Amino acid sequence: MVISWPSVHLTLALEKTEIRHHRPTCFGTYMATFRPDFVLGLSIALLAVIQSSVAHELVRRASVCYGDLGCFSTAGQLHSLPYKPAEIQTTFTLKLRGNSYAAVVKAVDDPNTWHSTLAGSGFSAAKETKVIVHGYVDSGTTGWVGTMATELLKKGDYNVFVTDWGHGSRSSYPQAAANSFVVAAQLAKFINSLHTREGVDLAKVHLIGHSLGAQISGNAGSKCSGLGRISALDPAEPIFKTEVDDSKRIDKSDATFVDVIHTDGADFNLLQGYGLKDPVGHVDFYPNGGVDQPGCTDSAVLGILGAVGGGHDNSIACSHSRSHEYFTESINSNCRFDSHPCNSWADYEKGTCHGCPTGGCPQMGFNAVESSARGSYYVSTAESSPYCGHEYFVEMDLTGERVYSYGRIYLTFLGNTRNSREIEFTSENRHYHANDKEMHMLSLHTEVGSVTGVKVRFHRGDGLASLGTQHHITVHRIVLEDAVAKQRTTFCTHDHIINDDRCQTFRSHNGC
Ligand SMILES: [Ca+2]
Repeated sequence: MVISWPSVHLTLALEKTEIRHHRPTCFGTYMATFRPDFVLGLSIALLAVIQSSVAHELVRRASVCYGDLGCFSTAGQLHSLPYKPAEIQTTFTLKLRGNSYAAVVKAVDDPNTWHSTLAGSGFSAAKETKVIVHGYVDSGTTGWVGTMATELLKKGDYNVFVTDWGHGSRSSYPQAAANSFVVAAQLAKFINSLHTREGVDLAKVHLIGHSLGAQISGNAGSKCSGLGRISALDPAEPIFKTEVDDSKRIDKSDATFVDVIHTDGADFNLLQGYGLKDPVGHVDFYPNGGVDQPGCTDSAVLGILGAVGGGHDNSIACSHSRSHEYFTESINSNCRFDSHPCNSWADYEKGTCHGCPTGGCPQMGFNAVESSARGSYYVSTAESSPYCGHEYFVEMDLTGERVYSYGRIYLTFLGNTRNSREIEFTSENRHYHANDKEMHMLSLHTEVGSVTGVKVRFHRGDGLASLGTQHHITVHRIVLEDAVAKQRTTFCTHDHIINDDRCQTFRSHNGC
């Protein structure tokens, strides 16, 4: 078998899995604290380092055929030949209401066996069928997969299948990407079998895939004529953006309805940008602009610290993971992720895109299919769960004081029913000058009622960028607009100085 990538370069993910099965040692215990999303980040980082060193190597082309799954080649998009189906060990676990382990279908078995496995399991062709497909490094037993299945079964009496290709996803990223094409062929074969042998209407089949799982869903859907829906949750970008054409990646031809949530669409740079940014579905949702998610640091240093025991929000793949968290929350939440058409996130932040198309705003997530809206839509979310909330446009105007400050700003909304928790106004440190205006759309998951005041905290940033900067900002006024009621309130601050890590509360409406 010809593999164009050095076999030594990215074995970390496998080491992690193996170490967990060994007797604990100091090294083993330490490694076992590494989280899958850390392995994702480090593994892709290592990939790129070695990619640069072998970019000019002569790559031999090879292909392999796995029976009716088809042939797979390293030519074009793939750097590696995929593992054999027997190595990937793909399974489809059926979960039903009251039975979360109703049947396990092994992809390598004969389809006649699938039929007998499903017979008597409680599977019903009359029900809608949901299929969850995990991504790189994850498996069918990864926490969010089970949580999503549970929420789906709370919502409806579905057949829910969990795809587990963990033996193929926990390898180097290029290898996992190659394996994903075999999994897509297996998933397509299974779904088509549900149609031909069990009588399932493919229009009632819905694939929900995250990251590489979204690409698997697309590539499976392209082989299942009439497939109802694919929800692509931050479809994987590396390899698929530049090296694979539409016929080999998720696009709107892969199902009757393809909805996409983009959460980490920055240009891929090892630490972020695991997701595709370009619109690829019938409707594409860009929460918080689709690049960085509030509450996520996505930074190298904090990411590594998060991976070895810190908070989830500091992990490298935090923004990438938000896509499945938003979707899972949307399944049973009473809060609507109402999303708005806009030319760009920059325009959205200016508060100019509050309207809805005829028929109403599409909702990001599970309910996206209820809208006939098509195109790209924006919504802001809270920085922690529950993410869906009440949106506000906030403009903060600094005074004409010749201040030169560096840091970030936090706000607390004071309402007539309750106060919000403190939220980020600026998601990263920036410089502030005289007469600066900063505008953002913010989402509160606390219903505060009418906003009667705003508490502002300035936190001075560290590092080289802070050299020579002052320790305060001076706010002139804060303009706040309820995105639903369209009520605009101006809080006049009388040019109060806000020192580093001090709070100032503004309630006055007069004297601006
Ligand atoms: Ca496609």
